[in-house]
Amino acid sequence: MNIIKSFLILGLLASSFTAFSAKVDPTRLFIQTDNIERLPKYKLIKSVKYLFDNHYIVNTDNAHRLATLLKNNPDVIDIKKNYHSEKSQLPTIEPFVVGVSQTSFKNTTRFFNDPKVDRIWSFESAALNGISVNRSYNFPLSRPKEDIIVAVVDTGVDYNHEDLTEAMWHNPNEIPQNGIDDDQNGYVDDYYGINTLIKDNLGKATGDPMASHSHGTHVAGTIAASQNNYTGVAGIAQRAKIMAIRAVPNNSDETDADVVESFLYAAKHGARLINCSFGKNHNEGGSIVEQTIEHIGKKYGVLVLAAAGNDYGRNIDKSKTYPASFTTDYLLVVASTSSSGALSWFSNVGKKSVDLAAPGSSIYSTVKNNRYANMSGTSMATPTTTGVAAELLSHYPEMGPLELKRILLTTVTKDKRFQRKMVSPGRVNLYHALQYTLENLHNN
Ligand SMILES: [Ca+2]
Ligand SMILES: [Ca+2]
Ligand SMILES: [Ca+2]
Repeated sequence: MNIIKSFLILGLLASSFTAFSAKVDPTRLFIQTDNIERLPKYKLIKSVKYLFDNHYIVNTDNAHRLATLLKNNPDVIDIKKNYHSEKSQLPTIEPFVVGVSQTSFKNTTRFFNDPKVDRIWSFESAALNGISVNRSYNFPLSRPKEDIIVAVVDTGVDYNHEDLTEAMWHNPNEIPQNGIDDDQNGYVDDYYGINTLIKDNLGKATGDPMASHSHGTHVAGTIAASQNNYTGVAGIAQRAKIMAIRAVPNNSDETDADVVESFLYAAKHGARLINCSFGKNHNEGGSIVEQTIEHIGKKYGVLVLAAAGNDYGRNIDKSKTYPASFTTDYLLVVASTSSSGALSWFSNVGKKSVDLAAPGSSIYSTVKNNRYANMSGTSMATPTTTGVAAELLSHYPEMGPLELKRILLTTVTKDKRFQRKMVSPGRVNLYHALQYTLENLHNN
């Protein structure tokens, strides 16, 4: 799968069955050592960046040769090459088709004044196969208290989009576009986030995550497009702030090193949730991405939400995909449902690996250049769940990632058809999650 593979419906069939050979990044190596200072000064090592625990990433001109040199060094515990994901074709935007939900929606009390919000069928009640966004806001359970930073690690975000500008996170200590790393965090002009795909001459990510493709912009809008601004659509969460991180190229062959750097940046700059609408079927890079998820979950209280993938109902307990098949508790994996209430025909499943389901077929949201469109996939189901998680967290900001995950799983709208296909067989529900937390866990 792949970000993009994950929500690409047609055009993918051909590439799915071709032979795969992962491309190795010749410029970076992961190294695990307890004695980085004792490593000899190899000319091949251009720079070393500390990741976490005893993990480092080394920039080099020849990763293969350096790996050979380091292999017998007693101070080096482990060496891993940095692999690209497989390439796949980009998705196409689907035409919007008026569906059943548009007629039913008109019967409910309007909360949103956004002119295109009626096109988002998932805002409907559980009885209409949605996640009860309308119900939550027509009968507010309490006012959200805090902004919640949500990192969208994806193809970048069009931060100038008319319905997203107000929803963007800004690095408070960075002045944009002055060519200076004002907050000295290692990234120049990282005002909206970072772009790990465009490096400076020291091999560091640059600071402009402008969208290269509409995928990340679509994900961002589902979570956080401005509500009640008489413009466009509405995101699920009222007070989510989108940190944009571009780490997925348009051909979707993201590398583990870029994913790790993105996750660490997000956690260190206050993200509580990371939306991860991408993945790959091969995992030559070992467990560094999983270890990073575990690390930021424990140290920074981050929950990572990942797409189950769209390999036509594949069981990812057996036929794995990454990061969705990782077993860390700090990962919540999402399958996709359609407006009929059933699982989307493309959605992967897995009794152990997939946690719950959420609307992902024909989801209407923001795309580049002030436009709006439908897209389909577990890539869309994931931000639907991330939006619910962000709204819940903004009411209960003290909630930890494991408690948050448990509540989302507990409060799904159960569906017998999903049994044995996921941990909590049902569809995420915002109203139930808010109500359950109010009644059971927290004084408001
Ligand atoms: Ca900076
Ligand atoms: Ca600056
Ligand atoms: Ca709006």
